Amino acid sequence: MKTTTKSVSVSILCGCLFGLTANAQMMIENFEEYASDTDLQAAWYPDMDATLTLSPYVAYGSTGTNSMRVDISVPANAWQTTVLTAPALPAPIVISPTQYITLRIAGDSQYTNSTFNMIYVYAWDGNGNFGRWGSAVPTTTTNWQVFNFQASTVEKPWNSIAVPDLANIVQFRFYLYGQGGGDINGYIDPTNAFTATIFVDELQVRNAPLIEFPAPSPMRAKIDNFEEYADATALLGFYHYVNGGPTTTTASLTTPAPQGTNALKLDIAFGAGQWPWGAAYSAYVAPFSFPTNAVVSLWLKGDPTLAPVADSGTVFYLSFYDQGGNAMHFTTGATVTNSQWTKLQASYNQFWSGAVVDTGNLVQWRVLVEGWMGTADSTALSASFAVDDIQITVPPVLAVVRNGSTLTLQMDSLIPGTSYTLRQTSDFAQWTTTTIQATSTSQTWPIPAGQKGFYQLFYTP
Ligand SMILES: [Ca+2]
Ligand SMILES: [Ca+2]
Repeated sequence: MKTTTKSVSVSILCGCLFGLTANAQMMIENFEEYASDTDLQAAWYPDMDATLTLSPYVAYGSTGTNSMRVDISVPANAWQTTVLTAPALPAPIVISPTQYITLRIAGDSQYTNSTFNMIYVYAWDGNGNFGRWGSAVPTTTTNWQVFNFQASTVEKPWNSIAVPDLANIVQFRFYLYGQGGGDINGYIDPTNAFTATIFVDELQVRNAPLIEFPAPSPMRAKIDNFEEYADATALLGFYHYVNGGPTTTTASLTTPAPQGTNALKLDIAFGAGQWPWGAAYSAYVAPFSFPTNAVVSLWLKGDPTLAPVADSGTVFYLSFYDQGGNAMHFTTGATVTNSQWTKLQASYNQFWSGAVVDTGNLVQWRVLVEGWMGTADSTALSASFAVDDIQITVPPVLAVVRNGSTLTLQMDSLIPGTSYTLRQTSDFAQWTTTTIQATSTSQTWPIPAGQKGFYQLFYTP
């Protein structure tokens, strides 16, 4: 932070350097004002075991070109903590309890070695009191994430006399906890030592949390058709179980199947009592998007064994998860007790969620069957279900557009890599067929001079 420029930005945001008003949104540090690593290192310093440099790695939604890279070494010492000290603010700032302390961070899977993984934003007031907000360094992805801490949730560390006066904040620091207290002798297994590289950017005060997602990933047309697993062992190399209550789930392959040779079979021994459920979760896959005009389809075979106890809690779930673990669900009860294969279709809008889901970057799915709501006296019951050919489809969109004296067929919502069939007729008796290989989501096709009639574009998933 070069104080000259920063002073100007604070004064513009706040009107003056003294008597700052609450509720001003402000950028505390975005690392844009440092010309070199040397400039950065003159302003920010680590107390130990870390090197700070400028990085061009920035979040998709950020406005700048620099972040701060932190190369940190975390030995297996009790309460190993590195403190990164920011320059003092050019003037005290006022933070309303309803505002948010927001930080961009890109984590590192190496933090899974940590015995106490936390990054805290510490804030000091003009009287020397300090407090903090914190969260674990992300470990499931090195993509940028956003932390939003409501200012009122500031906590008082053991060594601060009082929580800081949010109306008089003068300086920030980052505390990077890498190890906890260890065993009774303060011993931490040496294998917990690690080195990591994380990035931070855009420490700011906001009136509302910053919620944004990375650019959407390509669509994943085939979620799973269960043809690629040689046997149940291979299947369980990719799927794992999660059960609600005393329920036990067993997954295997079954044949015949409505698509190909194999389907997923779930044998679920529902436990006694209320709300028993069993589920199979996929492994994490490359991020994929669920476009808003897409439809998910799958085949489901239920089990009439559940019919006598079926109630509003007898439900099948198909869920998708984003990188933050936020889920969107399609739920249906109707076919859970039907022994026939049934094709289910659900549009984007038929999925529901209790969270804000990054539908452009989903990384996991889950099939789940809940047996019943029941009562405390409900007895255990086993049933078998089968699922096949989970896929996401998008209907292509066709339009005729004029380019000067010629006509062009504009094709949108295509799935790159998919082969489409374009059919044309003028009398619905005779059709001419052209194959269109989609290489992007939008393509054009020149309509031959003089050709009139109707066009149809489709693909077979
Ligand atoms: Ca920046
Ligand atoms: Ca199949």
